[in-house]
Amino acid sequence: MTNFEYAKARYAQAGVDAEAAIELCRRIPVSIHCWQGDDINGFESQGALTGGIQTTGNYPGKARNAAELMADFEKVLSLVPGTKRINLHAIYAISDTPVARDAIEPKHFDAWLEYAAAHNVKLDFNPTLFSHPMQADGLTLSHPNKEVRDFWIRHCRASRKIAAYIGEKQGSPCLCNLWIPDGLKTAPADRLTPRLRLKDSLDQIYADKYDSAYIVDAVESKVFGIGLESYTVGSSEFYLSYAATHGINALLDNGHYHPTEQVADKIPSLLAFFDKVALHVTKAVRWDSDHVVLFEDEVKDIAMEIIRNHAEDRVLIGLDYFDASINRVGAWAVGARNMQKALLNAALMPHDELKALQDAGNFSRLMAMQEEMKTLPFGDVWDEYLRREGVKGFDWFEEVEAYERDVTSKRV
Ligand code: RNT
Ligand code: ZN
Repeated sequence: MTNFEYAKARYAQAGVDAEAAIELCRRIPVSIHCWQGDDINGFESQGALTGGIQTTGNYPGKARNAAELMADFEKVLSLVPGTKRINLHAIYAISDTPVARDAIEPKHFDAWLEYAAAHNVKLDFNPTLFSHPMQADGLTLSHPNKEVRDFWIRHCRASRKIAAYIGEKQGSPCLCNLWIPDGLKTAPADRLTPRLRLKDSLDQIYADKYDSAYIVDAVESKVFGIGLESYTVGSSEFYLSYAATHGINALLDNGHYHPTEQVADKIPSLLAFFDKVALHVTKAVRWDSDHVVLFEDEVKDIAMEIIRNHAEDRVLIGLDYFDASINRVGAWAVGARNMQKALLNAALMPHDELKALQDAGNFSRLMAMQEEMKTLPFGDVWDEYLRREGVKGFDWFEEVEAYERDVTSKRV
């Protein structure tokens, strides 16, 4: 009997079909962010990252251009099981001549479409409203100056056009997620007017109508940004209200809430009202620090809410972390593998039985079963999932070390 056969029998005892769990995980798309590869630098310039987000660390070997980023991403894709997507930012436009943010066009992403097709993945997209002189004072779509707002409105409209183009070309809707840094460092004198300006900007951005088969729109809230600690224009209440009243979706980044708030619990709340819920899965250490996703309770709980509500087609899973202090390819793959682990862990639960215990008020047995599930041989099912996907198991990091030796360490 192999380890997997033994594990399968143990799970069957608990009423779980391990084969079905593997099959389910295999088809759930996880959108892997391109920006872990180059500390969100993008291809525009080598300017500083601004807008309340920060990468820390200076590990050698980061991707310096599109060819290097694509090569590194290819390595990552080979180390992660399941259905993958690639999440792009507008600053990853590919052009021979510099192109302004408000002048980007679909053609600047054709090379990414080709890359995606060659690697059998789909693309998602984000306008980039940070790391740019037009938001130097911390404001973009809510800026008091109409010229500034108009610049960013043009950028967002161009971005949605690109996302819809990508969605049409790839035959799968492209998630277009809007996050803005807008906020203030010190106590504001007016919390309403900037929000009304943001609302008006969004109305102009979403006035362009596209087929929902091509684009899914989402807005991402935040609690605070570094250097913008006292006020965030795009708060949770603001964007949830906007999304609910304008037929678009909310994106939940689990680094963007107060430390005791649970994004896992927000997912079913939104599923009661929205067709889709988008996620940025990250690990926040004390603040929105965007550490690499680990296989731990917060992420397990997020995956649990997706799987037990049969919401795998409605929750758009994306990753969002950027650690520059360790090998970037390794960091990328650790986080993406952990998201997969969390999904598999959630798929290996007897959800119907557990729900029935809850409804029957049998909380003693429910607690006992939930605890027993924690020590079943999950690792053996995980290894089997990797084996079937042709992805290396326990010693996979050797691949990263070899790639570092042969490729990234040569970048000076
Ligand atoms: C910032 C947001 C946002 C970015 C990326 C690069 O706080 O989380 O999603 O991290 O878009
Ligand atoms: Zn995010």
